[in-house]
Amino acid sequence: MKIFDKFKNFSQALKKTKNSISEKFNTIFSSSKLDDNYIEKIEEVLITSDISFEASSEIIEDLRKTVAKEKELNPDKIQSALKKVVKDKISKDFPPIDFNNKKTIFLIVGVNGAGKTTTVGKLANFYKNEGRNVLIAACDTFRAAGTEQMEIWGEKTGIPVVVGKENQDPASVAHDASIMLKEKDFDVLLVDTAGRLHNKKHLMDELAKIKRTISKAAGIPPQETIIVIDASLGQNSIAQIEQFKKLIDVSGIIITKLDGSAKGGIIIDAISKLDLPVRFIGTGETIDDISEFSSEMFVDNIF
Ligand SMILES: Nc1nc2c(ncn2[C@@H]2O[C@H](COP(=O)(O)OP(=O)(O)OP(=O)(O)O)[C@@H](O)[C@H]2O)c(=O)[nH]1
Ligand SMILES: [Mg+2]
Repeated sequence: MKIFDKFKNFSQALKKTKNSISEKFNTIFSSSKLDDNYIEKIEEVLITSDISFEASSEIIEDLRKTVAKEKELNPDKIQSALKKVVKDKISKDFPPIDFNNKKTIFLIVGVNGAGKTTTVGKLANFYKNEGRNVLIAACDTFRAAGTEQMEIWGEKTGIPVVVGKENQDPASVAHDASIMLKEKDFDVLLVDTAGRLHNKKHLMDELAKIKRTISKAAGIPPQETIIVIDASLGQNSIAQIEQFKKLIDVSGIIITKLDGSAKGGIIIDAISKLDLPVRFIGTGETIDDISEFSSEMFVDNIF
């Protein structure tokens, strides 16, 4: 039997980030003697690796304290001290996604093109592989192509997709899917939504309506409201989350397109600054290209 790998392609997806960071570190540590300003140089590496100024300064402050305790310093010791500091910073005890014998609903939100529909397809397959009975709601009724794209993922994964007509109220699709979840033998409902910007009030109101409709029809609110962000947008993606958070209750993050980006450093801000768990990372465009997130593995793979 094929073993189900929850962390498939994790390291591979972080290769670009790792290469970019290690190239910069190599120039700091290339001479046999440690440069007096090496700490400032490390800070520069962090800032130029898509970690915010704020988070970089905090990491450097902790690093100074940690290395001050060392009698003799060398690049390896500094590197492992840095790893420890960053691990401590992003290893928070977020509660796991709640599958406690009840039905679990994920509302998937984000800006245009972030990777929402693809992520719903991959996530549906991921949970199916875990033995769960999954249902998808295609609530991007804004374009006919949005529904079609979701239906193709339904065929690929063998997972039923509840669809509506073009321009149908997305809340009515969410309603029908919620009733199916409640009445039939499904464990997980994944709700795909149209891409939207936080400053379009009617679109943000539409999300709130979808949420209310689900709660009423399913008898439970979505346990998870996940924002999908595109890693290649770097700190702009962090700003997107901040904006969405002001308007709706976001419970977690999925970061896509890490495979094609060296900007994995934003994960540090996502967790430390925004105080949200990163649930999964997108590692490519095909069905298996999704991995659960682990802080420990993340830090070991980028430094
Ligand atoms: N390399 C890579 N590409 C991805 C990943 N996730 C999504 N994509 C690609 O990103 C593009 C946009 O993905 P969609 O899933 O359509 O994005 P969306 O957020 O649903 O877009 P809208 O519905 O238009 O807002 C597609 O070409 C996907 O194949 C990923 O993890 N890695
Ligand atoms: Mg979409």
